Amino acid sequence: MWGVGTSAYQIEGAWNEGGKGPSIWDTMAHTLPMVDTGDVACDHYHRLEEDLDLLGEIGVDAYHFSIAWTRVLPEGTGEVNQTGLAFYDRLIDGLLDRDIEPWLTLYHWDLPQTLQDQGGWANRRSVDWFTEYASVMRDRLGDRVKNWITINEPWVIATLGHLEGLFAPGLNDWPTTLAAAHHLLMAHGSATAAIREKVSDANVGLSLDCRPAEPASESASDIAATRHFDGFRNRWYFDPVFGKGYPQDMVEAYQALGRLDPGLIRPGDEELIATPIDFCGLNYYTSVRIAAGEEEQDNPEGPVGINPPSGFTEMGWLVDPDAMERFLLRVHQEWSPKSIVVTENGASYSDGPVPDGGVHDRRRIKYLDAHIDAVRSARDRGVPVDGYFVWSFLDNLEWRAGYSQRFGLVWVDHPTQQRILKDSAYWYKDLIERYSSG
Ligand code: IFM
Repeated sequence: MWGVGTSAYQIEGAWNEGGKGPSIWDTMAHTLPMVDTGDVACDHYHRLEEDLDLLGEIGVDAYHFSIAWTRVLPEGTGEVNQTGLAFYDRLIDGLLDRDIEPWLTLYHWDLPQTLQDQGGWANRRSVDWFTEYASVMRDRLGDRVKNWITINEPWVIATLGHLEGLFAPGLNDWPTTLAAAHHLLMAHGSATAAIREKVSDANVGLSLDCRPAEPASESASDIAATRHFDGFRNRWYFDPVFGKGYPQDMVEAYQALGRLDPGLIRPGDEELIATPIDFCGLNYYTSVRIAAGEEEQDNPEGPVGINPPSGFTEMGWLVDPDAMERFLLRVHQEWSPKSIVVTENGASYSDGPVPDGGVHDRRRIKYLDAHIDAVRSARDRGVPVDGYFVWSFLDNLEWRAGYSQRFGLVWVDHPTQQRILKDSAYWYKDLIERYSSG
């Protein structure tokens, strides 16, 4: 199954139209000097038909998108906004008309501001808020949507939003970060059960981001730092979701540093988090080399002691398809999900239109080709990878980095909103056609 993905805040725009309430990203965009805001984004809300036609032209089997929670529940809970729901009805019907399978993500980072005002994900009640929202979506769309992703990238939400202050809600506190992470995972488990309850043939999972890490040297301190980084970045999420509970070494480390509120993890919580899922969504972009002192950094200074032949994307991320293959094998061996779907993989390169009218993004094609090869090779080694989504369909708002970081298969000229299929879109179309013709 070949697809492309987007998320609501990154493409929809229309931030205050059709009865939509404000989200934490609207607040951040309007209170901080952000490079760009999502107020208009790709204006997808007003250009739905055009974008559906482009998806049809690329020929994808599946499209994953997220729902803007506050379009549907402007206050986060309570009254449902029918205009907002109608937009997603049209999107889903338009996909089905074109034989494109909808993959719906419930949460891609845009928490209702009203819920943030009550503590957001750090408040245990967020589990109930999210379950209510998931149930509204299930009841309205479950007849047509079978593929559900509860939460996208819980590490990013918890850490960049609550520890590094870079993403909404812009906080800087360890206990809040671990509380948010815990409630996000519980919310995932609870929503999974709620969807299953009423959508009998539902395919439910979550999208976990990962950062494979290697020690920068063979020194004991670099090896220990890498183990800690892996606990902080990967195991803290994969272990509980797949029934292993939180990793003991990290629980002890966080407790010793006074970061883990002793009352946070209560009896039954880990069982809820481990509610069985149908697939593990995996988001992979890059790998890192960790030296002592870098065990809790998002983007360590850079690959120490190696000279990567494949270079970096414009996000400054190392291109490392081999690490993707190794991580797929690891997911299969260590956590054994029934099925794995690569829910995000892609690269930021800024190649734009040239006088012949095309966008010749050769570096993106090379990146995608190498990573799809890695997936193929993992499958040949027995890893059950059942789908692959390119991030992203359109050049969109790359959060705090704004519109200059372009991940799309489709070029978007933001001032005019003109769309142009890049060479990578035609390349992907060919690849899909070759696969579907056997
Ligand atoms: O654009 C983001 C997306 O929203 C979440 N995963 C990573 C992408 C690239 O940074």
